Amino acid sequence: MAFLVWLAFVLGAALAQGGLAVFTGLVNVTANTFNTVACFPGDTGLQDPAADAADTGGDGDGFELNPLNAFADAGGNATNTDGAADRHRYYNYSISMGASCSITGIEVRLDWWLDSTAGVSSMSVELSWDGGTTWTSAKTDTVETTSEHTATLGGSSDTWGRTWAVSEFSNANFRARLTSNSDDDLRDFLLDWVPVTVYYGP
Ligand SMILES: [Ca+2]
Ligand SMILES: [Ca+2]
Ligand SMILES: [Ca+2]
Repeated sequence: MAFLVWLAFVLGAALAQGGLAVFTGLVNVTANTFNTVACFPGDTGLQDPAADAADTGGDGDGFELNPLNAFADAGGNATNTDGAADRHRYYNYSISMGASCSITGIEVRLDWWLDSTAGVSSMSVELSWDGGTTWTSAKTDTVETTSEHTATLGGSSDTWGRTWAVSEFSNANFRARLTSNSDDDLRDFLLDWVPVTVYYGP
């Protein structure tokens, strides 16, 4: 009988709300316990690097001029002069998400340009999940401009050819490595910003 009264009340409330059931409270429940932490779909937003290092390749000094300028949008740029084949790492992105999340995509943004479009030039990015020991295949932006343009490599459903663990985005593990490509040794590569966005879900 009590159940029927309750049912009539709920149905009446639902009708009164134009079909929306209204949650009014729990009866005979003393405790609610959630045993797992859900991962709601989302993304990290654009994360800035906070550390960098020149890598081997080319003349071995990467973005030798003002490399820290690539930590932020605007506010000056990093420069790799006569820079064909130079490589440079950016890291300490402080990427954070729930421990139970699955990685659905990784996006690297490059705000960059050239001193000249003479020759054939491009910029590539590889990612590391183990502090720079192992790298993904490279993705390359082949757009040549002499003023800043924004390239987006990867995306919300592109995991760069592998399955990632959340722990692989720690500052100790995750790295982005940029390579300046050109068949002209005189090309200068200018980089304003290299943020990373990680997309995740349950
Ligand atoms: Ca910019
Ligand atoms: Ca250089
Ligand atoms: Ca900048």
